[in-house]
Amino acid sequence: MRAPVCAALLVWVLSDAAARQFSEEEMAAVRQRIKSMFYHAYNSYLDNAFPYDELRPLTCDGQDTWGSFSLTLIDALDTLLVLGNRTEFQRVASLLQDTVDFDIDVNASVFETNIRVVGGLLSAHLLAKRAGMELEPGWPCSGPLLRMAEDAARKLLPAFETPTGMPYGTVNLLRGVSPTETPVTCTAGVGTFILEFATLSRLTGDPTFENVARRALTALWKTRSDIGLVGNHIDIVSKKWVAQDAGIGAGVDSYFEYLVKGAVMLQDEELLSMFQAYDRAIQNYTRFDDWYLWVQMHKGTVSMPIFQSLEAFWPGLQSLLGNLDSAVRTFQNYYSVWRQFGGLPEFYSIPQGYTVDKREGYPLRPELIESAMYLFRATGDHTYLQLGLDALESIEKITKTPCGYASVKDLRDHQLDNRMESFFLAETIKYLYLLFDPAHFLHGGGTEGDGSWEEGGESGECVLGAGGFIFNTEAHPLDPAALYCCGRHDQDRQELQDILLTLSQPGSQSKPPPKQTEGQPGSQSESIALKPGEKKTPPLLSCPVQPFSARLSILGQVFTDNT
Ligand code: DMJ
Repeated sequence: MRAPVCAALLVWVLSDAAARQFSEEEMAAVRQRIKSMFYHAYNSYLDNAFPYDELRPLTCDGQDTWGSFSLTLIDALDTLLVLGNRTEFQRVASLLQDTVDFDIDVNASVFETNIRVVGGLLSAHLLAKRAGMELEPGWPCSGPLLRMAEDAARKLLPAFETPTGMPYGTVNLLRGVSPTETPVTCTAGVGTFILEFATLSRLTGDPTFENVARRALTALWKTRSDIGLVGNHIDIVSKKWVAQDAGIGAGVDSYFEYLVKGAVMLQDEELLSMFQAYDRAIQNYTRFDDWYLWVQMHKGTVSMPIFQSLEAFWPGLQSLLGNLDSAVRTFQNYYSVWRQFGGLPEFYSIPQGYTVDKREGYPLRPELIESAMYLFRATGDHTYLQLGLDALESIEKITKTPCGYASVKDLRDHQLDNRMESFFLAETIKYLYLLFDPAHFLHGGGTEGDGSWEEGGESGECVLGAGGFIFNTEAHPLDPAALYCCGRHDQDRQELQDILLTLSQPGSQSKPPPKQTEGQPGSQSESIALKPGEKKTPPLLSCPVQPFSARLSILGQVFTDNT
């Protein structure tokens, strides 16, 4: 009885203590501080590290880490626009087109290249109009940044050519998968493609990307244990689970995130029901006092009673689904760890209430701030702004160097590491800024004429940005409306072509059946080629017209808009 009472008291003390109200002026001042933080790191990267992937903030130079494609610049590009810097966005978008080449003999992580490079280029492409870029006709269904994203993603496709459809973890961008490549991939490395790959397919009209992502998801789903859990690493050829720890953190995290966000973005009920089935097992076997532990995937017995900093995305995901009570309680647990150390250690032992040996670092990760952004959006509770301010202050105090911001090697003595991962500019700063800017267009919810939506498509037929944005796991915003519009456009063009073709064939009187492209949204949409007497079936899930946040967190369910 004692533990729950203490936990309840702690939650009360934390939320009460932190509930001071921030005025609009204070929030604007914090936004300025966040901008300064961004430019300190960004300018230092440009001055000292570009064209390398990352800045080394202690030695003030650069290094290639995840590839050799100026990763920090690609990852930071859309943050420039989030902070309102259109001219620098334009300059960098052109610079990247001129300098980045994916035809390189480099072994790259399929997962990281997808979320950071493909995701970063896709979101930059979708934001190009707001950034004042010159657009080619047909945008958002074509454009140079989209072609770059497609080029990068094509380099990843050989990894998916496996007997199961689950991808290898690493691919050589020039030569494909090495014959000696290990078949062991982490779960997130199999199931974190649907957002970027479906976006690519639906914008370009080439279904290959979405198809491989879906095939991998289906194969992974079939490997879950009898109690409904997945482990941490799987042999993608034999389908055997090599690491059998089940949890929501490292190695698994974004798989669950993509089931939920994929369901929202693609209005796909199957993805949602997969997540819901996992969630039942997760709640049943891994959740204790609103912490999530690691358990053996077949037996459900606890294997590691630890909290990992990567798990801190979970309250944000829960709030997207409308599970606010649970999200708030779990967030408070995680926030108490942040307050204990001034950052989240990679691993935290729940029974001991302390860091875990060799996992005491904080590499400037975004996850707790990301959850704070979603929870503030859903509740308006200023506790989340307080977390944001705490985070800003501890990052400034502990990690700032003359040359940028450095990962913390050990939160107990604030030793630093010579690394600033690209997600610091892509995610940590972006989510922090968005937390303090609730009226930002990326939160959705705008009304006509306030600049939060815009027209696109060849004759302005697409209404973009009106339904809220979905952030990929690297915080790159994707616009579901663009997918719908380009998919629609593609299907219309195909149907028109079929009709014209039939009409041009002598003797042909009957209309051809509407062509349905596998994996394209057109397969759910109404067709212009109805048979006589056939009734128009409204699309089950229509183009979003209101912010997902409001719809999801208030109504607590995804599929409300099928009238
Ligand atoms: C990022 O690259 C992504 O958020 C990924 O999903 C997890 N790891 C880092 C940030 O911590």
